[in-house]
Amino acid sequence: MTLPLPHPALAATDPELAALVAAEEQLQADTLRLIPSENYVSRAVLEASGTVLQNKYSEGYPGRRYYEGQQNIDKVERLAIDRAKALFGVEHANVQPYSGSPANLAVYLAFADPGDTVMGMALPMGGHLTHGWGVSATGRWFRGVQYGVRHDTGLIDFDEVRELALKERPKIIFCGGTALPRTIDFAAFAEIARESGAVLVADVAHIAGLIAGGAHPSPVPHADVISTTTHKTLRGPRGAMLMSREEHAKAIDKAVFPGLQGGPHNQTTAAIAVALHEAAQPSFRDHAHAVVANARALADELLARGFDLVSGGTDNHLILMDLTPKDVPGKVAAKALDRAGIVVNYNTVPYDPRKPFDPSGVRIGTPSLTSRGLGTQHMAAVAEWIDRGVSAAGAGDEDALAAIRAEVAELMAAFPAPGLTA
Ligand code: DSN
Repeated sequence: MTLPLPHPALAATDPELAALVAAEEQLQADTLRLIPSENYVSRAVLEASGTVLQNKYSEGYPGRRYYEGQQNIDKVERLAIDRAKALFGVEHANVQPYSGSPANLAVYLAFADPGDTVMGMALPMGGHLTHGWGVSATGRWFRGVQYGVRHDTGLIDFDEVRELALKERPKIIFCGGTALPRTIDFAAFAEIARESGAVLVADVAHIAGLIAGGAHPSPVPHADVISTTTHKTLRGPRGAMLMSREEHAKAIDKAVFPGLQGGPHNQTTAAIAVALHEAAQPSFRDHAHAVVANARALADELLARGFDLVSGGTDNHLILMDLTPKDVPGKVAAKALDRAGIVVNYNTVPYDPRKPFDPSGVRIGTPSLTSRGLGTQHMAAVAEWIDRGVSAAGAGDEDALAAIRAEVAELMAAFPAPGLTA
């Protein structure tokens, strides 16, 4: 199968929308996608996402629904649950959260009351909005206290986290985030949570695929609850899961439904089941390790070109670059790289003197390029393009950006993307 992919019914009914889908398929095929929270899902995951399962209402849980006609849906959801339990080695899995933010909100509903103190990593330090950050409902309805990373190392200071937790006595402590290039020490967080009487939630959205593939330590048995999206390194559909020991199963299930959500999106549940099946294959272990090897190689190549990387490098799939020494703002660089066919996102860096909408950093990662089959031998070229792109951004050199775009497209053409091929 080659592009454009056939969507005959869509093309006949709504050619305008079909053309937009085709354009997006082409864009994803031609560009070097470095946003660390994105990926390419398989054709099988895409097909499961587009099934008649979406026609069905299924409020409740398998065997305990508020609607009839669940003969197949119950089996689909049980399959997803069983596969999640087996893959991550957990006693309980809820596969219904619509996405990561609703999943985390369900955790609040299960373990805290409005006004309670909760603790998480500050958003500009690499945390997530839903870990109690002020502009989020979680920071407005709960009292969020926030930890960060050390200015000198870019690493979490566990003495600071412990001190804060013992002083503030949060109901919930979140670990994990969206811009963390280093291994998360779940055991250290668990010890602090135990000492301070908090529920520890490991938000592993970014690294779930690495954990499944054995390329990052598992939060089991340290975390009380594991929250994850399913569409990042795990290479599933846009969705989420909450996992825990059996003792928390009831509280989590009640919080997701009826506490927060209505009917589960059954087509997504099916696609999650497929992704979990794929992630259980031996080849996924190789893939997860390749993601990390590529990120490490790319970090080394960037360091060799004078880039300043937060924490000095990476242990996982993600690299956070502080472009201050390059004298190019993150947003200017990100937009220029986009014109060069390299898709990244601008991002705050810890202690950023600039504003979040115009920060100093750019966040990149290797999940998508690894899914296309690029290896460590390609990372010098990727770093070189980034280097040339950032320089061209500073100089306003559109010809240089166009030249990079052509080179990127040529390499990408040799590595067909999953989901965009047969
Ligand atoms: N938006 C996600 C990310 O890009 O990391 C986090 O929610």
